[in-house]
Amino acid sequence: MLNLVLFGPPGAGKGTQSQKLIEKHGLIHLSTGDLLRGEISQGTALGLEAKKLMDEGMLVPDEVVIGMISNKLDANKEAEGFIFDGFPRTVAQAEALDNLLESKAATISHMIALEVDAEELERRLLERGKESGRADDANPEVIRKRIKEYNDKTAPVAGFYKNQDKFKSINGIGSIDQIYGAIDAVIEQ
Ligand code: B4P
Repeated sequence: MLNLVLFGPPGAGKGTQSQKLIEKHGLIHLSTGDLLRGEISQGTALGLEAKKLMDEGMLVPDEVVIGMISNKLDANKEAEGFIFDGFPRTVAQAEALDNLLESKAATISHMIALEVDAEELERRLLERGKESGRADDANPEVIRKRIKEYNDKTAPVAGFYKNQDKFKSINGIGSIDQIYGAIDAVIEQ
């Protein structure tokens, strides 16, 4: 199985690159952001709770996202592999993912980290916010809060995978195809 974690701050290009990777490698794309937005659009209790936090730029509680990922792994038992996009975002989520995969005799192959500076992240997210209708992309203050949440709670997850010798850093600035080429080179190694 090929199991990739795509890692990086909000707006680094995780979702964008995931789309290209699933086309080539036939992996199942699991984006916790997309799953949460699905819950919001269906108006579920989980979605209502998540919306409040997401609109403020905060992370959703670990147990909520871990439960969603666990359900998706169970529903895709025959998959050749997964791209985890925007998950894990805390060390507790990373530990839970290792345990979930271990129970299926699987493991993470690589964590691929997209490196982009804060100024470029803010520019990209505000640009997307003009059309996406996403409340968390429209407001510079919320974007800065998301980047702070990333630095405080998510950045330490890189250390978790460095300790397992699975961490690969990629420059996330450049054309989408250039960045995809660099990611693909890591996978082909
Ligand atoms: P996500 O949906 O994961 O949102 P994101 O970080 O903004 O997405 P991404 O990084 O994939 O955006 P992309 O670069 O593709 O999370 C949203 C919220 O959900 C979080 O704030 C949190 O509240 C909650 N959440 C999700 N997962 C969670 C978890 N595990 N635990 C707790 N809470 C969780 O795109 C950005 C823009 O850049 C696009 O417009 C794109 O076109 C553009 N772009 C991409 N690559 C580019 C390039 N090379 N050059 C120029 N522009 C580029």
